[in-house]
Amino acid sequence: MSSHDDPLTLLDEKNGARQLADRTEYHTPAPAGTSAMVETTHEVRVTTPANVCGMGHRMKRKEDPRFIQGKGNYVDDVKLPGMLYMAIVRSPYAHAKILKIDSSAALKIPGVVAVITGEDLKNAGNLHWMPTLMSDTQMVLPIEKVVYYAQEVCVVIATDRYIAADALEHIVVDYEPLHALIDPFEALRDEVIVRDDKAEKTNHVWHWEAGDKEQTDRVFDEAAKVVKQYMYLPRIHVSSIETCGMVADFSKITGKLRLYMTSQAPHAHRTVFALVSGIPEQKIQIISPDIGGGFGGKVPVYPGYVCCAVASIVTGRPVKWIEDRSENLQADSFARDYHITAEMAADKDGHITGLRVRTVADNGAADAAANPSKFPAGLYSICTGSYDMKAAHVVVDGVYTNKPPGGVAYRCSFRVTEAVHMIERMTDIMAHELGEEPADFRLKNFIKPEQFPYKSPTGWGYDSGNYAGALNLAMEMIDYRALRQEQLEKRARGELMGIGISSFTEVVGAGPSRDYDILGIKMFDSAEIRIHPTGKAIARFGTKSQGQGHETTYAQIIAEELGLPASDVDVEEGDTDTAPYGLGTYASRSTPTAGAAAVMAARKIKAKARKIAAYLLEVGEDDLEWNVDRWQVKGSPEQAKTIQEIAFAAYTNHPQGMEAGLEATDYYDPPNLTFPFGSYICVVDIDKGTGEVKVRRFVAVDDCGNIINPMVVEGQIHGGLTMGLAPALFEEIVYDENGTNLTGTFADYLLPTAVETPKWEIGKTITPSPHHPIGAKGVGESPTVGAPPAIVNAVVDALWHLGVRHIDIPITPPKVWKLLREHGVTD
Ligand code: MCN
Ligand code: CUM
Repeated sequence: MSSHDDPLTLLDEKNGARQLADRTEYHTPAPAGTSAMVETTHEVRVTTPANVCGMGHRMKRKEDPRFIQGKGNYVDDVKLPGMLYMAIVRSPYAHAKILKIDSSAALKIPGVVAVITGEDLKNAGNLHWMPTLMSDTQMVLPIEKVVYYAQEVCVVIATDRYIAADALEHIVVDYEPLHALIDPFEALRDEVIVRDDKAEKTNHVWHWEAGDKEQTDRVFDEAAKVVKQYMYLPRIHVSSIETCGMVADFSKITGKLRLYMTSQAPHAHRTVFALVSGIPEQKIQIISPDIGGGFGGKVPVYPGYVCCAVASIVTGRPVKWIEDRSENLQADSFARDYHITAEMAADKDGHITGLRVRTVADNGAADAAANPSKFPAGLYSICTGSYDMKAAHVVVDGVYTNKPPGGVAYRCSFRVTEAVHMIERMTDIMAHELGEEPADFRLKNFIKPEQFPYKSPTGWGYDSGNYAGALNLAMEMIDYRALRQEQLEKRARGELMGIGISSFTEVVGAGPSRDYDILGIKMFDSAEIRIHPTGKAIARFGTKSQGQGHETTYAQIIAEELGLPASDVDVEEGDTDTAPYGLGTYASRSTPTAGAAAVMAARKIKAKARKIAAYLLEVGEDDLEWNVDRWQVKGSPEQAKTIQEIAFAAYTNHPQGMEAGLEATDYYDPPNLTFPFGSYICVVDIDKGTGEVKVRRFVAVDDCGNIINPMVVEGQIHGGLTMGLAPALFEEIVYDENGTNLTGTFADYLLPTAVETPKWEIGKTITPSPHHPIGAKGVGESPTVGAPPAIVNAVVDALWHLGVRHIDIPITPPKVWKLLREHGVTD
């Protein structure tokens, strides 16, 4: 076989030729002073009374009255006087030369104000290209060719949304179709080049490694057992309630550009807009109101945003752009599209010893993933998961194809979903191959509580964990051993029942400034708390809730620290003119970063409050102790000043020489990431006649350290599990051989409904993070990261005795039906 028949060999040649194989390990060592082993508990800690409602209280979400009454304020609710509307002409080809764009007929339609093309953007100062968050470049509007189906070609601005939409048909674009690259392995042959704008004529974009190759090879040479599996995680797409959109409002008088935008990261977006456009940053205001879900899809900057802002500057009037559902499904950032070949080694006693992974990442037509800069494959190198092994080596190569750019978006923690899928599948395959019981095999191979802080073979420093604790609880909740018995009996009757486990380790909270940045901006986050004279407070953050409940949970953190009732603390996010600078909400980073900043800012306030209390009580600061909501004299608790009394004094009667007011800001640079984890167990029944997989039971035990609001966490887990079920059984973006998206509507792109969603059974353990100021870890993505392999493992478990070793997601009825027939099952 010539090397060109084997894509991975071809990649080795390319990497060799380009000398790209410098191995980089991104260590995140456990910081000094956090080496104590952390105890696991089962009860949520509550220290404040119900009226204060600090951490651990099941406070109802402050944001819900407006959401459930339909009174949310979404981008599409923003209506400004004189507002124009933008619609986008999109490419019917995945790869084609543009010969001509004729907009003359459209411009004659009454109500059409302007048509903006790539040439126009070029003439306006080379705005036809923009940087991606991964420092690649992406076309805003094309001049020479289009590189993916539904790519933005030009935009129409009109006085009414319908006129703008109708005008699209009157714009005539002449194309010359080119061969479309849909398969990244074909793209690697470089016979057709996606990005001929680049100096290097190759579709191979980047190469990345983690771990120790030589050591890993040695471990494999010595292994008693090696298993190998190729798996493909297909492209999927988030489906937020609100699609992406913007209302751009440029004032010619003040020079201010106000952008109402569906943004998960308003400050970072403001900086990018300022750098690209040259508009002074203080003249740009981004307001991200209620954005109806984000799930990662509102992290990237899309061409539509840029065109909308330009349209407002050009016309001098506000311009609104709201994607329709098909545009959203066809052209926005995707997730996954990872081709993984993994090998796992074990010794003669059934201990996992090593992991070797080759991965091809299909980037689409630009590397526009939302990963930290140093991590082209995100945090994928966490892929040794919950298991203690000697060595691992992970290689990822990024490839351009004629598909929309992006990557990462889908509640994924920067590619941890892919890592967890791979390791949990491989662990199950190894257990089955060795004839070991999958739960017992995991319990034997887990990193033990006494090994924390744990240094993984790919360089991660796990902060705390108790993996056996979570799995044992899940097994107890589902009565695991009884289920295995039931399975044996069913199998004897010819029925197909499977039990699957996923014992995942997540990594969230980017991140420590030495390693984590986006376009050079360090990934700290911020909180600013101001207490007014009457003891009521406003707190502002650099993050941006999309439905996670920050208005409630941040208030509870402040209540915990200061004793101010959570109902007296209003939380604001998403306005860059008022909120302190922060990097936004994604990768479950809000609690680990901005949540910690809230604690630190509150503690600064508490320190000042102590000085004021000492002054008011005429005692020394050292004579005071804190009690829930007050500074009191040690041994004489009736002598006390509440936080409300102190707040009033801060404006009316504070010590001479002290600054008035009671407020503080904190920019928190986390010392490490947090490593939440969990164990999920899924039971499936398979219908032999139709191939349908029914999830009969699903038990999820999560551990996210100390819990701020158990009800919010449970809500996150319910939603996240449903988002894990979705790609396991239903969701997939499908292209035909020409690169046309065949799944551009909800009739073709299948989401689970309430009917397909099982009753989630939830349990928890609590293993605090030793370095987070309140011991909390993030949780928003854990269930979506952890659930899919539990479901796949259950399906394969049901079919293993027939000879089935692996099934790629989504596990659709036709796929299973065919597999059953191939393995001799007929009815
Ligand atoms: N929480 C808690 N105790 C903990 C950890 C978290 O009470 N120990 C609470 C937090 O206070 C917060 C919520 O749980 O209200 C989620 O917190 P966290 O895990 O820090 O995650 P983020 O707030 O950073 O949310 C991001 C995460 C991501 S990346 C995606 S994607 C996702 C997700 O959250 N998108 C969502 N959950 C979503 N939920 C809704 N409704 N909509 C989205 O778009
Ligand atoms: Cu990867 S989706 Mo969330 O990180 O916004």
